[in-house]
Parts: sequence; C-alpha cells; structure tokens
Amino acid sequence: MSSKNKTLGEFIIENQTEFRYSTGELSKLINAIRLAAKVVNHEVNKAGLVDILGTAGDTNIQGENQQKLDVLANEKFIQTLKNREIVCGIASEEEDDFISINSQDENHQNKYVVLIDPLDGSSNIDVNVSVGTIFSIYRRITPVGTPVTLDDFLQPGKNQVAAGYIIYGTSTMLVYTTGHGVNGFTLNPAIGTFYLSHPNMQFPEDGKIYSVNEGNYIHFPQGVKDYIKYCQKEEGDRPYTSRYIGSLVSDFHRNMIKGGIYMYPKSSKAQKGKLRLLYECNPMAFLAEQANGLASDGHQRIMEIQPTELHERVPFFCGSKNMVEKAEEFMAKS
Ligand code: AHM
Ligand code: MG
Repeated sequence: MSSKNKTLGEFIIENQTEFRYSTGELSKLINAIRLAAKVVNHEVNKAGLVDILGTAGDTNIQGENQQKLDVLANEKFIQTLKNREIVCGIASEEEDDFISINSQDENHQNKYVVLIDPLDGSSNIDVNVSVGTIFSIYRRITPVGTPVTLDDFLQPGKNQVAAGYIIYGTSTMLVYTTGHGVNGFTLNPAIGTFYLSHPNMQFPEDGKIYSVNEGNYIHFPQGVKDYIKYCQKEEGDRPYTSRYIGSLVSDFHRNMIKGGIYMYPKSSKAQKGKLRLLYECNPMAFLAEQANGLASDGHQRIMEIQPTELHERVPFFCGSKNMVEKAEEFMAKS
C-alpha cells in the first residue's frame, strides 16, 4: 500500500512493535487522542459561526451553556481519555492540579500519564488564525495500581515516550512521534479519517525564517538582541525572513517544513519567558529532535531540564539545527 493511502489507524497498528514497551496500551492512547482531535476540530471549525450560534456564556438552543473553545477542548480531551480508561493521570494547561484517574476495572493497570495544552494560541481563534493542541506522554514512575503523584508528571522531557500536536489550520493535521521519527497525518473532513500525508518529517538543517515577538525586543537579553540583528544583517543568505503567527504549533509546523527558528526568550518583564515546559516546550522539543532539529532554553537542551512545578515556564529556542546553535552561540557570548 502506498504511504499516501495509509490511514493513521493502519499506521498505528503497523508500527506498534516499534514502541519501547509494546502492550498495545500506547496505541490505544494515541487512538483516543485521534478521536478527541476530531471532536475538537469540529468545534474549532464552528468558531466563525459564533455570532450566529452564540458566544461564550450564552445559552444555546438546546439550553446548554456555550463555552469558550479552550475550555471545551480541555473537557473533550479529558473526557475521551477518561472514558477509554487508558491513562492513570492527566495534567492540562487549563487545570491547576493534575487529575488522577482510577480505573473501574481493577485488572486494568494503566501506566501512562498525559500532559496537554488543549488549545494553544487560543487568542487567535476570534480572528480565524490556526490554533493547535499539544500533547506529551510518559510512563508513570510510581508503581501501577497506586494513585499517581506529582512526580509522575515532573519528569524530564527525555523520558517522553510519545508527543505530538494537532494543527487546526487550512487543513487539520495530527503530527506525532514515538521516538522513531515524526509523521504527519491530514484529516479528510468528508469522511473523518486521518491519512499519512507527511511521512518522516525533517527540519532542514538550515533555514531562513526567524519567529519571535519583536514587540518585546527592548526587554530581551543582549544575546537575543544580537542574534536578531544577525538575522537581519545583509550578508550571505541573510537577511532572514521574519514570520510570527503567535501560535506555537503553527510557527513550529511552518518552520519544520521550510526551515527556521522559533524563539520565546526570557525578558526583563518575564524572567522565565512565557511558554510552559511540560506541555508546550517538552513535546515540541521531542518532535524537533526526532525531526533533526534542536530545542534549547538558550544554554541547555530543553529535554534535560528537571521540572519542579507542573506549570513552570522556560525560555524556548527551537528549530533548524544550525539556527538554534547560532542563537546559543550569541547567548553564550553575552
Ligand atoms: P497560550 O498557551 O496562552 O495560548 O500562550 C502560548 C502562545 C504560543 O502559542 C505563542 O507562540 C505565544 O503564546 C505567543 O505569545 P505572545 O503573544 O506573547 O507573542
Ligand atoms: Mg498554551
């Protein structure tokens, strides 16, 4: 069968044996994420009809309360993962604490925890710009059969067994890795099936795009300012092109295909930057490294960082290998 006709369902089954610990549980988990992605995609696509269907806080025709899309996406992902009884814990950007899931089936001892950002870049929804869901999966470190603890979630990114994102863009794609490269699947909305459209995705080693919120320029550390000036300099293949959507998943996705660097540095206003280590940076870092790119906090590999808090923030530099290395060079100099 040509890779173009392969569905995500078929791909998951065919590649099950590649997983580090193959019992079929991780496959079921990815299948649950696939289902939740389709549900959220349906909701995101209705966002433009909000004036007709009602805004958040309104009551709709069925008497249901309309919800903000990020809250709704959070509920859909948590519900789907809970209903299928395939994880023992979930942490989400939308929840202050992690959720411990006790399976009804005593024989079923789930070993995975999932961390999600259910709808990242949600300030873009009102203006019809792409948003995304980010997920990260770990094996628990506490014994199965006992309630999960914070330690199960506070693992360095290098322990991830799978990670990915869904991009709700001009088409909807699910892109993920289980540590054997990165593959992208495009949803055919007519029949609700994801097809393998982007096998073995790779960052070009070099790129010509830099993505950063330059409005914060004066607050950036000197090394970042110097790197931005380097990107803008008329020399060799420079100046580079500046492209910033303000939606991490979309900026990452474009840079992975075309070659580029995404930066959210620390600033004098936000000492640890803005992005969250556990469910934004780590999963993107795992994908980047699996796609021949790099992810750094400016000085060290993102996936080496030992987290201390569920919602902790970290400066983030991610993308084409040579570009991230160059940015690190400038930061080391200053
Ligand atoms: P969010 O989790 O509140 O949506 O914030 C994360 C988003 C990223 O997707 C995006 O790259 C960044 O915040 C944009 O931030 P800014 O508007 O400060 O440039
Ligand atoms: Mg977010």
